[in-house]
Amino acid sequence: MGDIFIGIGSNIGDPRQQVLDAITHINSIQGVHISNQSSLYKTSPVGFENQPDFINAVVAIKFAGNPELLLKNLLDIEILFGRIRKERNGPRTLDLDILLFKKLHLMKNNLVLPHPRMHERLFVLLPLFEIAPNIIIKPHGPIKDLIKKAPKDVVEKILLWIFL
Ligand code: PH2
Ligand code: MG
Ligand code: MG
Repeated sequence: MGDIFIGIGSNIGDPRQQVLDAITHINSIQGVHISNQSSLYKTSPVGFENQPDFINAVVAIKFAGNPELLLKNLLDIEILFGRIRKERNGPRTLDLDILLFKKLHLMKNNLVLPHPRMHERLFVLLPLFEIAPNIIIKPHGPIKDLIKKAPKDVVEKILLWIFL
């Protein structure tokens, strides 16, 4: 089982395709092995509401390096997908967030672990629960309890039809 979890989100361009392509890119980072991936979820925007719905997913990985190196690689992938940072919580072609890095707690200005808002966001908790139902997010608690407490934002699992 991977012990590092990455949240993926997109709501402009072709979000489904970008999320799928992002997973391929994550898997090709040197030293990364994807061990599990959630379904795709269609989710209502949280924070800044006047923007398109998101596609969200979570992947579990193994990685041989440190969190800063992983973050650098993820930011490079965001740039490759044309990410432009304007307003906070605003629309994006691709957002890749390190949610959990093993048991690490970290507070740096560019990286806080566990991700500081993950415990209250259903668009993160539901895909994470799908692949890690027993995980405990310290100091907040078991994921099952966090899902019960979280604001009831709209998050639906989507079926992915692939036409060959
Ligand atoms: N990301 C945000 C802010 N709001 N809402 C949804 N549904 N999905 C996201 O990935 C998301 C969001 C900031 O990163
Ligand atoms: Mg984010
Ligand atoms: Mg981000």
